[in-house]
Amino acid sequence: MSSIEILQVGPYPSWDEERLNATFNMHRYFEAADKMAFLAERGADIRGVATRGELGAGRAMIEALPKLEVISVYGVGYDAVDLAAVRERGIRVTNTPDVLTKDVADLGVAMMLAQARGMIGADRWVRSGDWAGKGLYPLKSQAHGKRAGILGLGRIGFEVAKRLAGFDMDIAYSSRTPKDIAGNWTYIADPVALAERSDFLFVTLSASAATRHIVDRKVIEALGPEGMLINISRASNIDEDALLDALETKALGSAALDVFEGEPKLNPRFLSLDNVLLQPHMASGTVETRKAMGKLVFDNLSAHFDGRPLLTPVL
Ligand code: 8YV
Repeated sequence: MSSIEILQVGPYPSWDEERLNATFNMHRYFEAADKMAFLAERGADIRGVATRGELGAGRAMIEALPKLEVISVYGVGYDAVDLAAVRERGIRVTNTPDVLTKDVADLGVAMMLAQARGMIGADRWVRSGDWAGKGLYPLKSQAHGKRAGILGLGRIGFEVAKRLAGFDMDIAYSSRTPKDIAGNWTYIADPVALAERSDFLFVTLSASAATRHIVDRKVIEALGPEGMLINISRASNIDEDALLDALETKALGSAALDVFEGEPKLNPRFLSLDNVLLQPHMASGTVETRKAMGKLVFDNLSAHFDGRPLLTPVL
């Protein structure tokens, strides 16, 4: 298949790049200084796009690729792919569900614990000599046994809830409809009501135009000065200005975030806050999971160009 031209939107680990390069003719879009000139020069022959969850493929890119047949996303979220543009042309889209679910849930719960128990500050307390100089680290609040809200009980939300059940938490969730689940998790449709009864609110919704800023000022204020917001989904699910205002005024107790508007460049207001834990969009970032994701990206492209059914189609 070395005659098949694929546009590579962002870098992958070396093992994935080697496999893709051995099979397809890859075009490294992310290395081009002038992106539109790169597309104008090479776009005519491109039949596939290999991209990442947060990079997707926008309308301008899709329109510059007249022979495009398939977009393979390294990530479960495909909100950054312009779905209207792909539907107009019947372009297929694949993602990497399931393989990353448990890692993302693990990181969300780890972020909650790290933030609740002040682990980052505690590490600094030891390294700076404050432990020896000032004495005991300030006391923090308990995590186990508290009330957790899961906004979006899909695959990832479900795994988060399962883990929190192990911490004896009182669990409630929002989703479009109540889920048929074992366990005594409470269904609360309204995000404000969910936030009101939560100490920890996890945002685990897949992002779309319909969920944009679903966590708005009202939800954030309902979570309140003792509450913590944990986001392991997409930044667009939260009104980031309202979040920053609430963190600055302490109308919201704290936040733990893996995703940001405009990442990797985030709003500098985040950097001066001491009540937010910042992670570099790494919830799926383990060697094992990223290998499985990279294999799915490759296998979906291969299946498409071999004329076999796609493994994990979105469209
Ligand atoms: C990223 C993600 O794709 O699964 C998703 O939707 O956002 C992530 O897994 C990952 O950071 C690789 O770019």
